[in-house]
Amino acid sequence: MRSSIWTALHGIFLVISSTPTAGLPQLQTNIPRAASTTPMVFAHYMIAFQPPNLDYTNDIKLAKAAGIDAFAVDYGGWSSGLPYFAHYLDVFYKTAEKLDFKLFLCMDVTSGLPGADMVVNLTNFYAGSSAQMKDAAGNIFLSSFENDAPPWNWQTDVVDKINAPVTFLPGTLSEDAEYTASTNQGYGPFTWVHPASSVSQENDTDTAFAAQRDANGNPWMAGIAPWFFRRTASDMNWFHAQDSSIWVNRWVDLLNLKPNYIEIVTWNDFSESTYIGPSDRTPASVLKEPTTTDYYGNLDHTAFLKMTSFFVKAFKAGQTQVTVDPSEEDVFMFYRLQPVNAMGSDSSYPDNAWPLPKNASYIQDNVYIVSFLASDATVYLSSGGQPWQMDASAGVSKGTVAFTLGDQILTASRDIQGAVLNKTGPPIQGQLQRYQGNIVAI
Ligand SMILES: *[C@@H]1O[C@H](CO)[C@@H](O)[C@H](O)[C@H]1NC(C)=O
Ligand SMILES: *[C@@H]1O[C@H](CO)[C@@H](O)[C@H](O)[C@H]1NC(C)=O
Ligand SMILES: *[C@@H]1O[C@H](CO)[C@@H](O)[C@H](O)[C@H]1NC(C)=O
Ligand SMILES: CC(=O)N[C@H]1CO[C@H](CO)[C@@H](O)[C@@H]1O
Repeated sequence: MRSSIWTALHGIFLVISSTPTAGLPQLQTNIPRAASTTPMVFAHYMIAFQPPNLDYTNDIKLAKAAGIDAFAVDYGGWSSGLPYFAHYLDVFYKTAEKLDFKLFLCMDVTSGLPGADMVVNLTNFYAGSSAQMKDAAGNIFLSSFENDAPPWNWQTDVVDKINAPVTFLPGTLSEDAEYTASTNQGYGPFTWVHPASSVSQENDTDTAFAAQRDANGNPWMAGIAPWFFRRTASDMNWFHAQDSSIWVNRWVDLLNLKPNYIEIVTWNDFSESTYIGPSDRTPASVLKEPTTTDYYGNLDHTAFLKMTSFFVKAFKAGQTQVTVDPSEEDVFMFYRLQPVNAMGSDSSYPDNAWPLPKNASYIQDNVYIVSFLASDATVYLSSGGQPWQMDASAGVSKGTVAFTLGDQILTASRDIQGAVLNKTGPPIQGQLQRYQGNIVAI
C-alpha cells in the first residue's frame, strides 16, 4: 500500500528528526505526561471551508497575534470535499511553515473518512514538517472529532503506525469523565461542548474531567465555543442551551481548572456559527442551501478573537484571573439581530417554514457586554434608546441587558485606550426577512 513517495518522505523525516527513537513505532502515549505539559491554546479549523483564494496567510497571522499556538485542522468533515482536502492541507502546511506557525490534524470521523490508512499516511506525511505542532516533550499532536468510535482501533491501526512519538487527543462528546478515561486507555480526551448542558452542568463536567486528569495523568484538552446556531435542514436546526456564560464564565472556570490544553471550537465553522475568525468569505456551497444566501449571515465575530487574546494570555501564564494592561483595554458586546421567536417574513426562504431551532426556549433576548479593563469604568449601553449601565472593575466583567429593538450603542465613562469608546452595532429588528440565530460580536 505504501508508495515509493511515502517511503522517500519517510526517509527524509528520519534525517530531519534527530531523536534516537525516530522511525520506530512508539508506545509513549501510555506514559502519563499531563504533569509535564505547557498550557497551549488551539483553534479548530474546518478544512472544508477555505479562505479566499486558498490563502491561509491572514488566518494564520490573526491567530498568531491572538496568542493561539496552532490550528487543529478538522480533516474530513463534509467528506464530499475529500478529493480536494489533501491539496488544501498541503497549501496550509506550506503557508504555516513560511509563517512559523503550527498545525496538527484533527481527524473528523463523523462523515466517512476512507480508513485508518489515510489517517496514518497523512499524519506520517506531515510529522516532520517544521509546522507540525508538538508538545513540550516533542511528541506530535494528533486529535479527532467523533460522535461514535470509528471502525478502526486508534492504538493498533493508527498510533502504533506513526513514525514519531504521538500525543493523541481523541475527541469525545461524552459527559462521563470516568467512562471516557476507561475507554481512552492512556490518552487524554479532547472534550467537546455539550448541547444539552446548562453552563453549571458544563462546569460540573469540566470539574470531573479535571479530576480524571489528575487521577490518571493523561492530558486533557477542553473545547470552548462562543455560540452555537445551526439551521441547515429542518432536522439540523438548533441552538445550544447557552448565553454569555458559555464563553465568558466558562473561560474563567477553565482558568481555574487548568486543562492541559484548550481548543477553541471553532476558527471557521460557519455552519454552526461558532467561528472566531473572519466571516468575510464565501464558504462551501453546503452553507448556501437551501437558498443562495448564507444563513449564518456572515455576521462579524471579530470581538471573540479579541476576547480570546486576553484569556489566552492568562491561561498561558497560569493565572486564574484575567489582568489587563491599560494599553489593551477594550469593551465588547454581542447579540442576535432579532427576537428569538420571530420567524422570517420572506416565504421564499424555505427555512422560514421550519420550526424554531431546538433549545430556542433557552435563548434570551439579550445584549451581552464584556469589558476588559485595567481600572474601573462605567460602561453604558443604549439599547434601542433605553439606557443601561454597569460599573465594571479591573479584569473581565460581564453584563446582560434585555434588549430593546433599534440601535445598540456602547460607550464608557472614560477613555478606553486613549480614545472615546463609541461602538454602534447593527440594529436589532422585530422581524428579519430570514430567521437569524447567529450573533454579531463587536
Ligand atoms: C499520503 O499522503 C500524501 C499527502 O497528502 C499524498 O501525497 C500521498 O499520495 C499519500 N499516499 C498514499 C499511499 O495514499
Ligand atoms: C463553576 O464551579 C466553580 C467551583 O464549584 C464555581 O466557583 C464557579 O462559580 C462555577 N461557575 C459557573 C459558571 O457555574
Ligand atoms: C457616538 O457616535 C455617534 C454616531 O457617530 C454620535 O452621534 C454620538 O454622539 C457618539 N457618542 C459619543 C459618546 O461620542
Ligand atoms: C437544556 C436543554 O433542555 N437542552 C435540550 C436541548 O435540546 C436537546 C435536543 O432536543 C435536548 O436533549 C436538551 O435537553
